[in-house]
Amino acid sequence: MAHLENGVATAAPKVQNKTDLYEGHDYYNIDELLEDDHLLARQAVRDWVKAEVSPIIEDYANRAACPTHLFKGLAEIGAFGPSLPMEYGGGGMDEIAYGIIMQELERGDSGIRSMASVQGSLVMYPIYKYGSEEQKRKYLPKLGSGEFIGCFGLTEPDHGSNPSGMITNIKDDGDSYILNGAKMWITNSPLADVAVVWARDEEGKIRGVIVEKGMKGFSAPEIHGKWSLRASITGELVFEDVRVPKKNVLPNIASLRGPLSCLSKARYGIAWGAIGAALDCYDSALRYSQQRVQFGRPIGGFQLTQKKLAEMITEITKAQLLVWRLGTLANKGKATPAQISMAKRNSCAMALDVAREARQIHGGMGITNEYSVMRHMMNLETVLTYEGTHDIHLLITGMDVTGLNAFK
Ligand code: TGC
Ligand code: FAD
Repeated sequence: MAHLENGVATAAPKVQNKTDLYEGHDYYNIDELLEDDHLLARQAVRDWVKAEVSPIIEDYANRAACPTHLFKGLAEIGAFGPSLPMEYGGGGMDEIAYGIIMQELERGDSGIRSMASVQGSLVMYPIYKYGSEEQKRKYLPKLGSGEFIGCFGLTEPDHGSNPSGMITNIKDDGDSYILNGAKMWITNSPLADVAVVWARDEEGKIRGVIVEKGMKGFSAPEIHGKWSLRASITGELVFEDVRVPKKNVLPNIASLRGPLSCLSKARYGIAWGAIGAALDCYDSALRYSQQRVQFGRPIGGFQLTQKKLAEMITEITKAQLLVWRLGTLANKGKATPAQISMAKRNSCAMALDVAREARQIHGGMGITNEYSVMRHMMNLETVLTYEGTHDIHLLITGMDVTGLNAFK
């Protein structure tokens, strides 16, 4: 069967037949706080990751190729917009189910979770939240089923942490707007059928524009040379006098709050997701420490290895409790952007620390693709940076607790 890889048809993916021995870790019996639906969703996604992601992911990451054939499967397991209403292509589940699904996906690979985050939280969500009924009916079912691939364009070459400075703009021209500018570092852009693009209008307001593949003057070149998120495709969005019909502008938002509210939704998913990468690294390190013998005994018997493992599971457990509580707040509509920032920042930094310690426990084998830890570690460098950097989230917390803005 042929597959599309980076827009090019290729042979079926090479299967490594790697056995995925992952087991979840729940040191504080947090499962007792979950509902049956959450546990069922988790098991379904875990099974899917073991069957579809683990056997191929090292090969794709090695070749820096995006496993585009997984989009359909992600749609089938309900990974696109799990907490959006079913009538608009979502999963109709709660925020904890959404988080758990992201966690299981990222346990497989951060790039696979990225595919789902972008499609659900950054493309479907803004159309659902700010779009017209016509836009919702036109795009959401196709995005939810994986028939359309979407991307989200906020970051520009000169405006990353500070999107309020964006220069991409729209100018009124009768029935259309004329769009000019460029976006940078856009997940899935070279594949995307639709791009939700944020641009400044003539009054200086930030508007959301749905740009479709094939519009004259629109291109999406791929960015090459990444050592991180290698199984995810990233590109630019370039707009040269692109004529966009007015009916493609999201009618219900005209402020930076639009894209930032989408980021809140996606950052929430990352707060859960990064713990999945940490759990996979811990799981692998624990098993390796029990099997690898040096100086006549398993390395897990040495105090220094135990210190690493004990600290890993302690930090994972703290992060699990933080996101569970965040999920209960989100279910009541009470999770604040600053609370989401704290959890995103904590989970990413924790996961990166766990990945580095796990890499050490694996010794030299830890740098190979026999194990997942080095891939997770490299991926997590991006996860720490996108959707707001580690330091930007610290400043959000700082501003929230002091009431003083240290950004500008
Ligand atoms: P500021 O004046 O603070 O806010 C403007 C308006 O937005 C509201 N707001 C939020 N609303 C919802 N959620 C949030 N997280 C929000 N943050 C702010 C705010 O209340 C205000 O509303 P209104 O109605 O009063 O106008 O804006 P600022 O320009 O001072 O910016 C603050 C700052 C620095 C925190 C913000 O710009 C920021 O978060 N910067 C980081 C940029 C970022 O995260 N970029 C991510 C790009 S997308 C991406 O990385 C996708 S990767 C996907 C993947 O592959 O998984
Ligand atoms: P900069 O903003 O230039 O920051 C550089 C450094 O300066 C950082 O350490 C930062 O913390 C620090 N800094 C900046 N401002 C301050 C300050 N006020 N105080 C202290 N320190 C500061 N964007 C999208 O819109 N859509 C996507 O789909 C998307 N996908 C991505 C995929 C990948 C693989 C990557 C790497 C990025 C992606 N991004 C996407 C962009 C991402 O959100 C940005 O990289 C991120 O927001 C940081 O912007 P920047 O890279 O321009 O760094």
